[in-house]
Amino acid sequence: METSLTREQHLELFYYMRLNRSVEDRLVNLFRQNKVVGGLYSSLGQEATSVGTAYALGPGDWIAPMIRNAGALLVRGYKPRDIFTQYMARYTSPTLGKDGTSHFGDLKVRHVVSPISMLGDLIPVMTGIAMAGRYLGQKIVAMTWIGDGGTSTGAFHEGMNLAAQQRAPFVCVIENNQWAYSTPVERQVPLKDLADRAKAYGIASYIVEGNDVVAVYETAKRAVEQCRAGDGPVIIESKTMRMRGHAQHDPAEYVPKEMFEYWKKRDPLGLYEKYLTENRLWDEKSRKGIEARIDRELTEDLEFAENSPFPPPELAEQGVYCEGDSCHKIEADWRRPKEEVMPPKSSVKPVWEVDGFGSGEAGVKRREATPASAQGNGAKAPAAAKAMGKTSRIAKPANSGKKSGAKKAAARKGRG
Ligand SMILES: Cc1ncc(C[n+]2csc(CCOP(=O)(O)OP(=O)(O)O)c2C)c(N)n1
Ligand SMILES: [Mg+2]
Repeated sequence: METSLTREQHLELFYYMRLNRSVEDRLVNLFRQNKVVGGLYSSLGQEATSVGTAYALGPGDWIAPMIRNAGALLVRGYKPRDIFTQYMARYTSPTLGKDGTSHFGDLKVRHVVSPISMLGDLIPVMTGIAMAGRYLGQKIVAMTWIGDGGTSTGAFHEGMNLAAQQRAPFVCVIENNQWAYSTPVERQVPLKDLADRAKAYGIASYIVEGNDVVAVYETAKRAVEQCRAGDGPVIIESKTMRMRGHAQHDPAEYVPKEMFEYWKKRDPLGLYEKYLTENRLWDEKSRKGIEARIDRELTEDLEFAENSPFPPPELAEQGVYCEGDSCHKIEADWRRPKEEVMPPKSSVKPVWEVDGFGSGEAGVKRREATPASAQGNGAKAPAAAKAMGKTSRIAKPANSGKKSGAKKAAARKGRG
């Protein structure tokens, strides 16, 4: 695939993917030693999706990772020690030992919204962040990830509809890893491609080979650029595979062996190592240098985590109920004078133009969803989005050309 990545960036992508996998390998060891206090979810086989998508964002952008996005956290600047201490519930962790999995974030510096366990709920939250950024005059993009199973939740659809209607600069990455717990995709969604969910909202979508980190990065970069240009939200479906069970308790015996074998040949790290070698982007020395660096960092960070104390018992009652004046004082961090972005000065004209009064006939241009294809369909998105902006807010029903005689008569009488 054509790429704009420099040699340094190529190697950095390898560093993050390798780090992602090695951090999780060590977490599995810790789990077996009974040192992980909560559940442990693996992103084995999905590293290229987390790393490649997060790598396409700028420092001012926002992410909300899910349980299989440790790679995105690392790209965003979290260190392995943050992840180790978090899973081991130590006082030095981002949540001071209050959470035993991945529920942590950083709204100030890294722009990471903590995962929400209720699947789908991050879609409206990140849509809100994208909209807030626009109100504040920032050119930010918000991104989150959701599994194939998660795309069937109500929150996903409500959130995507809001994002589409508001043309929010929001990238939704669907990680189609073929399974939701023990349910295969074809038993829960009547679609071959989950990118087709985008058609329901008239927004752009891409399908990408999710184990090819360069393809994932380039696709995400394009989606981010479209968002930044004001063309509205984008869905990226990353076709990949969950190479472990849902969590450590699940041996995934329901997955056909041949399926694991098929995807093992497409291991994202193996594929990328081959790519780096074939394109002469590294040699044995640079490879060993990266691996030695990772080993060193992980050993140091693991030692730090193991030597960290558990939280003091009194912490359990802190931050639960309101204490003093500081509680519930959550306020927007206004970067422009508040009056400028609030009505009546805000840019939204409080006048609505409505054509056709719901009949779907008068002055209404049909609003086309951009079709997905194996190459990705986002290329047409800017033009499609522009066209959408010029048409009425009321979309013509998909079957409007095939009205029954009775319906036609009703429409003529103005009752359609
Ligand atoms: C609204 C909601 N329903 C059910 C669950 C329980 N649950 C947690 S993970 C999961 C499966 C998710 O599958 P998928 O979205 O494909 O993500 P994956 O685990 O494959 O990454 C379910 C059903 C939940 N967390 N939230
Ligand atoms: Mg899944």
